Amino acid sequence: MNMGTIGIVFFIFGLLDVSLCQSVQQPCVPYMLENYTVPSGEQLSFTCLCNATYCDTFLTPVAPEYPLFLDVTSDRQQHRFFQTVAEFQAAGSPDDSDDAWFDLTDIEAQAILGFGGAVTDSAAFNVLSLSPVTQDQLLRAYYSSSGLEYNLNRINIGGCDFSSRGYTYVDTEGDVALETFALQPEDLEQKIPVIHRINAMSDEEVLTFAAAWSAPGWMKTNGDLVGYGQLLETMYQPWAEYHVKFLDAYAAQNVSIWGISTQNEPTDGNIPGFSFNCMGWTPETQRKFLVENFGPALEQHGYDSLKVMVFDDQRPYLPEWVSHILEDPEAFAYADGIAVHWYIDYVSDNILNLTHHLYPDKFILATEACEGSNPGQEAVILGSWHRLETYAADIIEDLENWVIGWVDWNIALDLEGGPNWSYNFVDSPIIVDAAADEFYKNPMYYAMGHFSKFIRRGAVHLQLNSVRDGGLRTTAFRNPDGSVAIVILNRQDVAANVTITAEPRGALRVTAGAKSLKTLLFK
Ligand SMILES: *[C@@H]1O[C@H](CO)[C@@H](O)[C@H](O)[C@H]1NC(C)=O
Ligand SMILES: *[C@@H]1O[C@H](CO)[C@@H](O)[C@H](O)[C@H]1NC(C)=O
Ligand SMILES: *[C@@H]1O[C@H](CO)[C@@H](O)[C@H](O)[C@H]1NC(C)=O
Ligand SMILES: *[C@@H]1O[C@H](CO)[C@@H](O)[C@H](O)[C@H]1NC(C)=O
Ligand SMILES: *[C@@H]1O[C@H](CO)[C@@H](O)[C@H](O)[C@H]1NC(C)=O
Ligand SMILES: CC(=O)N[C@H]1CO[C@H](CO)[C@@H](O)[C@@H]1O
Repeated sequence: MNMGTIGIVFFIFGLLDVSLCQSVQQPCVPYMLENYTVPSGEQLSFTCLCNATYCDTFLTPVAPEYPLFLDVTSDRQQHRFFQTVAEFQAAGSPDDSDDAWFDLTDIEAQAILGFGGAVTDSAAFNVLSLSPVTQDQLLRAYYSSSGLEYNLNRINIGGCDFSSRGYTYVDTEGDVALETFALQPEDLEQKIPVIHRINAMSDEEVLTFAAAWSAPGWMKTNGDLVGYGQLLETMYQPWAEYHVKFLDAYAAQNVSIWGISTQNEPTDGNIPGFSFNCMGWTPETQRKFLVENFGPALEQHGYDSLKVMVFDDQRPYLPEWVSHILEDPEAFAYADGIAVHWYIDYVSDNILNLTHHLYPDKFILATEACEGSNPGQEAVILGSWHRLETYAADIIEDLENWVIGWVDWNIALDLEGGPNWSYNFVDSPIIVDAAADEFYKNPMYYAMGHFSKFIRRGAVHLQLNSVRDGGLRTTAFRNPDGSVAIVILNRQDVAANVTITAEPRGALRVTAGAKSLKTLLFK
């Protein structure tokens, strides 16, 4: 070791020391139930345990001065947000020791809106089932600068499947004038107080957007919240006014709504026997509602800057569904963006690229995703690394195809994956054990953080050219502060040596460990 090298080593350790002293970053306390296994036989990782007095934290990462870069890794074996600092090297050219090689370019694509989750009725209920101090730990874990720094929040208008009952804001049969419209305890005592706390603890504005699952049964062809049924034609205008009343009522509670979608999953209510709150539309009926009722109602009541999202459904129906809506110039003028869910994402990601190129002025936002929803799947799997991988792979795929943000479903569920009035239990990045006043951070939580902590609002996608992908998935963004973040997912059981050239700086050489997710950050 020559003196120059020693100097660099001291410098690196000095820098780490400083960052450790200044921060009070807390490591993960691994937690797993003894002998916990799942029917699939999956090799599990672990959760991180939080309670009233302890929770792991991750302070806002800062890109070090060139020639250094920050390398943050989570893996199945051992690590959560494990940070090291390394140095750029001369680029050279690919040889046998490079399993993967990428070249960072200046070719820009979409700008990021953000990342987040949903404060559903069930999520808010689960948060509030903890002691007040532990509630704060959970909300900080998502929204504060020592947590994931989420900046998007989705809420349900009236009941959804993640509610403890089926309800709407006008359950009085035939009240077309909406005189009995009223927010419910789920809003006033659960979601709204949680939203106020989220907004207060976030450094950046948290943008809240909303969607309705079903109109009151009496407004529908089947008289019910569930099953095959559509909005009666005579109810189009009352249903538009219902949304305005919702916006007014939330505004009166000091919650401003950034965006709204025309309906959650408009195809569900066209499925006979569908088990939870739904309402069926065709693209043509949605277009008519948007142009004749919804758009004008929002405009008349001063909500013209609200972001209106069409679709809010599964990828395979793109681009046809939105084409039938957006081909109408008036509908085109009312629509700001296209919301898309992840449940049938095994079809081609090219659909997103195609949709973007057809409607380059309409943003695409991923508004719902969760694991454990397929028939035969375990709802909750504690410590599932596989589910971190499905999250990270889907986020990368979306970000590589013009999507401006990715919003998870329930921010917190109980050990069963509920509560849920329609027994549609699923998984969540945070699982709450109210009896123990504890919560467990699943690997999915860290999947979200490898993007949300590093790729900030306004970050611009940069193209990474793949010379040799080595079985890895990658995405790269330049933040508003000029720093560059690159995320690397290795789903393989073997490590891979990765070189990424980022001229004129040189090359980043890192090892993407077996079953790992990594984010690199540099100036
Ligand atoms: C876990 O498995 C070990 C080894 O089979 C056994 O000794 C132990 O009792 C088990 N613990 C529980 C809580 O079942
Ligand atoms: C909370 O967790 C920490 C870390 O595991 C532990 O030391 C502490 O005893 C726990 N506190 C309670 C009240 O359970
Ligand atoms: C809303 O904010 C205003 C102004 O800060 C305050 O006077 C009012 O009490 C708040 N209302 C609610 C319901 O929080
Ligand atoms: C995305 O779509 C555009 C326009 O159709 C096409 O030129 C481009 O090759 C597509 N990109 C990918 C990655 O498929
Ligand atoms: C990574 O490269 C080093 C040499 O720099 C080599 O010793 C090692 O075997 C390589 N690892 C893999 C997984 O290819
Ligand atoms: C397991 C569970 O939480 N089930 C609940 C689902 O929601 C219904 C309706 O509130 C409850 O009755 C169940 O207890």
